[in-house]
Amino acid sequence: MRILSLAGGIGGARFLRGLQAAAPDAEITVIGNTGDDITLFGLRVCPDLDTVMYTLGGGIDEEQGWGRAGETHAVKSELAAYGMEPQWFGLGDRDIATHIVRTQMLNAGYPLSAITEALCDRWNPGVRLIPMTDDRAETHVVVEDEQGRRAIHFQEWWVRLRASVPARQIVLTGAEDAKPAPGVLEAIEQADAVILPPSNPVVSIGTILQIPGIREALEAKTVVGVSPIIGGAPVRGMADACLTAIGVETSAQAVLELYGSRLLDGWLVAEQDAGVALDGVRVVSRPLLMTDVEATAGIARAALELAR
Ligand code: GDP
Ligand code: FO1
Ligand code: CA
Ligand code: CA
Repeated sequence: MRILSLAGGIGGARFLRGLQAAAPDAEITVIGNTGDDITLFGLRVCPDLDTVMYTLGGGIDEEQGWGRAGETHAVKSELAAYGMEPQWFGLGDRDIATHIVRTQMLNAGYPLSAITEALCDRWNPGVRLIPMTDDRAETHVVVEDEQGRRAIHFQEWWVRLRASVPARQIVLTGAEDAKPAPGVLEAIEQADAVILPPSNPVVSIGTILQIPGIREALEAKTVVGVSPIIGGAPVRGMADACLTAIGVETSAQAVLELYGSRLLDGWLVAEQDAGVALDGVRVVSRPLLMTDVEATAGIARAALELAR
């Protein structure tokens, strides 16, 4: 069986681990979000691709959910000693090696998709991980405070400001001109089922859906989504601030309507959200907390069942 999944960072990666346990014989292709990507100190950082790669490859800091296990921060403190900015984003020493390899290959002319494949040769995540696009398309957030109205990089809003300043707009710069990375549309076409993990509906899944051609290709398939919103709140992170920015309520119902029945065939919600409904979409409620791999595999099995 061929399963296609989209993924952001932590929510996507944890779900994929459960999906692998639920369907050990399946061929899983993952389209990763690259809207979070940022260049710092000359290094290209791809947080969501790395989170998926490290989580499935056994290198993740499990507690934090991103970055490497057993990480140290000597480079970060040395940079700070030189007064180098930004200091609000923490690059760990082990993680930096990944960014050096990636940046060196980018400078040599390789596309991000080929580089991601090369990095995965080390980590063996057990899925085919493809960035949504090889083109530059970054999420920027329009904020307004004492300093006036301006656009800042998503990471500055998310990490430095902790989404505490309301986002007036969330924009994927370069989206119109971006093309799906090689293999993305083919993988969608060849998939027997498409599963949307409980990733952020705005800055993870929503971003991937903005790359021209991807949403249209998905609409022709059987697509089942897992709600990241339980009982009116995100399980983790600040998805509510992202939803508010695009005028969508933070609820399993509103996210279902945001994705819509052209995209979704099935929607998994938590037990407390039973009653959520939309014409043309089969909705099933069950426990949706990814407390461990076994519980997550149960969620994945339910999603695959809905896709049949
Ligand atoms: P990020 O890129 O690291 O922010 O991660 P994703 O976009 O892949 O996933 C973030 C989303 O995962 C958040 O909106 C959370 O609500 C959701 N999430 C995290 N843990 C769980 C869980 O156990 N169950 C469900 N249903 N959603 C979760
Ligand atoms: N998140 C933080 O809250 N603070 C950090 O200093 C930070 C550094 C970082 C470095 C590499 C990486 O892959 C991820 C990192 N993250 C950090 C997580 C990341 O900024 C966000 O959680 C995601 O981009 C949102 O999905
Ligand atoms: Ca992300
Ligand atoms: Ca469909």
